Amino acid sequence: MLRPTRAWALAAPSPISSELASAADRLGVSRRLLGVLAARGCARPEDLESFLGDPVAALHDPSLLPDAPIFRMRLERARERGDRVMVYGDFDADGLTGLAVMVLALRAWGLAVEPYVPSRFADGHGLSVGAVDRAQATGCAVVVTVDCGTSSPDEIAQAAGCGIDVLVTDHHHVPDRPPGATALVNARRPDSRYPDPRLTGAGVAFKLAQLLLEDGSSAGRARWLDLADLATIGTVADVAPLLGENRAIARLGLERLRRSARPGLAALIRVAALPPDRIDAESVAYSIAPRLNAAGRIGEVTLAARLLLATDASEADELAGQLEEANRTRRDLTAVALAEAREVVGDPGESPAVVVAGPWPVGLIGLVAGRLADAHRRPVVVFSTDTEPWRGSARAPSGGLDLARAFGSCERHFVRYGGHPEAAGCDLRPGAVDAFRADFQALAAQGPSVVAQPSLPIDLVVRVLDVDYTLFHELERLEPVGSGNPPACVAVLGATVTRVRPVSNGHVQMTVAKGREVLDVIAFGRADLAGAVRAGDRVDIVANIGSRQFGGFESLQLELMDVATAGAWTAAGAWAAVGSPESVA
Ligand SMILES: [Mn+2]
Repeated sequence: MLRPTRAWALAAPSPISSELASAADRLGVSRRLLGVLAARGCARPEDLESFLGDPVAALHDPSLLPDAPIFRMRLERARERGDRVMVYGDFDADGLTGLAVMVLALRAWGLAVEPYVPSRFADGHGLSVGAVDRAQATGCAVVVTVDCGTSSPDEIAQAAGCGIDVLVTDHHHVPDRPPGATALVNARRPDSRYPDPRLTGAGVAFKLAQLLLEDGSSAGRARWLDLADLATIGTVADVAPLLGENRAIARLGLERLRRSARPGLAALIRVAALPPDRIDAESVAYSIAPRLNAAGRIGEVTLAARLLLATDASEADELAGQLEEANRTRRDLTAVALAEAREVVGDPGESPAVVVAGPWPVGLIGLVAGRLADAHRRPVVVFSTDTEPWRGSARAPSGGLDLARAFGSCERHFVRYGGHPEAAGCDLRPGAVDAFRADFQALAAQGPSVVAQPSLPIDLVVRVLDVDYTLFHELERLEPVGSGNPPACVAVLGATVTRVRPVSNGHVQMTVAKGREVLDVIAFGRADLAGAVRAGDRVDIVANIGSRQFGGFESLQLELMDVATAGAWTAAGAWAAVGSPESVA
């Protein structure tokens, strides 16, 4: 008896109103796909329209962002007076692409702009004292922050003391005491009336580019829409849900990345060996964003910013080559740091959360925390003892402990901190690690921070005979898939295995009978199946449906997520969707 490794969870069918059904007909959406979309929250015709219709129409009015009018007014004054404007970004992919969006937009709007890319080592997170000094020294009357600033009240007050106005544009959690900035453009403000608070730093910058550059002309529209490629990278890199306005940005941006990437991104796409016409959110998440992040992690962050802003193809090629070198170094250093941290953690047993410290590069502790949190399915905080004060990075499984709140409750141990529910960072007060660990573990112990058997959400139940290109193309309309909008998970019930064989790297290949033909199945990292499944077995398979090219042919392939002996999964009336088990050949 082969048991599932995860708890299969079929989405409850959502009621389909007649309005929704006719919107689906208008958009050419099958009933099957409509069921999937409705279960994913497309409950009203306008949701469906925003998901599948013209992405430009799915963008919201940027003037609804909090303080957008003040932002615009202050920059209008800067343009009239000829004030220099410093744009202060962040060293991760969202902050870097957001910086590029803001710099390009403000320049296109006629401002004299000075980009400032903070260093993870010298500046840290948030607006830094060093940058305020630089702004003063270079005669900048205005500082625009991107992807940061909400948690920098002291530095903003310091700037104000020097007569510099700070316009914060950000998407991070707003603390109880917001900074006294000239403008605080952040859709997460408690008083925000903005329809979609899920924008990232680059997303907010993109909306402000729209605010400034949209003039009703098609040329004006192209000037801000063409920045969607950069905003898409920030959105995907920050693991924001690809829903609502983020989905619209990603659809606009991916199209531009495929068709006409700017010189820096075209060079990056070349060194990453990505086929340009097949770039999707996954290529951004696993190939483009890590290369930009690599620069920030090993102290070459200005390289990445110059690449994004490059206008010349040969300069872009040169910079992309250097960035590739940085990415290779980063990968080596990560492997070492991860191995050491694993050894320190050992077996965390019943401990509700893990807190470790070691001499690991500050740029890598977030990656290490993420890997450990995945492995132990509980919150993990990793401190680098490389810096004074110690820098910490935390990750937690979704649905468990809310790190932004937990860090808020641990505030007394920090010099500064900030973050999101699933990722947060801090600078620790000297000597506070034990007291912090005790408080943090106590907080983690209060909630369901150790996530039990993870669930496997299933979108659709079908028979093997239903797995065809019609279904593949229907589900393809979910693209771009990613965070918040995962690839469709399909349960294929009652499949008869015709062959099982182990292939390289611990993967297993199978075929199952489909009428007189067979259907390929690939099980990544499931070497165990080579012994557990035999030809002739009847199984239920949960999989993504892929299409692969091989030897000039294109064929469907089930990418296995989980498998169990047929009939073991009887929950949720699974068979009701396809008829009784007897009717399935
Ligand atoms: Mn961000």
